Amino acid sequence: MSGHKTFTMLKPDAVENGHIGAILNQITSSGFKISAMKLTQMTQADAEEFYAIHKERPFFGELVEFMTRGPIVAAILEKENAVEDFRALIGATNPEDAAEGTIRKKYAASVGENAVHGSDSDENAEIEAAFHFSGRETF
Ligand code: ABT
Ligand code: MG
Repeated sequence: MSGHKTFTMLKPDAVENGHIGAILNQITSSGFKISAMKLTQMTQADAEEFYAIHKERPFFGELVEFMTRGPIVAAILEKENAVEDFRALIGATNPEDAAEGTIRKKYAASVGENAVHGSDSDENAEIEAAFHFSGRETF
């Protein structure tokens, strides 16, 4: 069974490149409702915790550096089958492999700077949403 919630970040590259509006438009016009949203910046400790699953990987240092270099847009999205449908909307991790029309195909430059995050399970959607938002910021 799939849940109704996923968590996203428009990453520092997407914000730097002026793509916030276009990406949010694609998300909402694809049927996702925004139930929480803010512009924020991750600290090094935040990024190390958020991506702790990757801490032994060779790209971990660059990933943390990238994710902390500027503001991000964090949001909670709601839709039936949200996790799977949102991963389909954003496309493959490496934009070279992403399908035409997906957000990463259109806005991401590389696997290391891939414009947008989407939770990979219902359980992680809950954990990631709670990492970024308090109850009173969530609608
Ligand atoms: P996220 O939505 O950011 O979690 O990406 P996704 O789930 O599609 O891919 P995973 B495997 O979780 O990648 C996490 C971040 O690590 C970056 N990465 C990944 C690399 O830089 N090199 C690699 O070889 C791999 C596999 C991509 C993701 N972050 N960014 N940006
Ligand atoms: Mg991931």
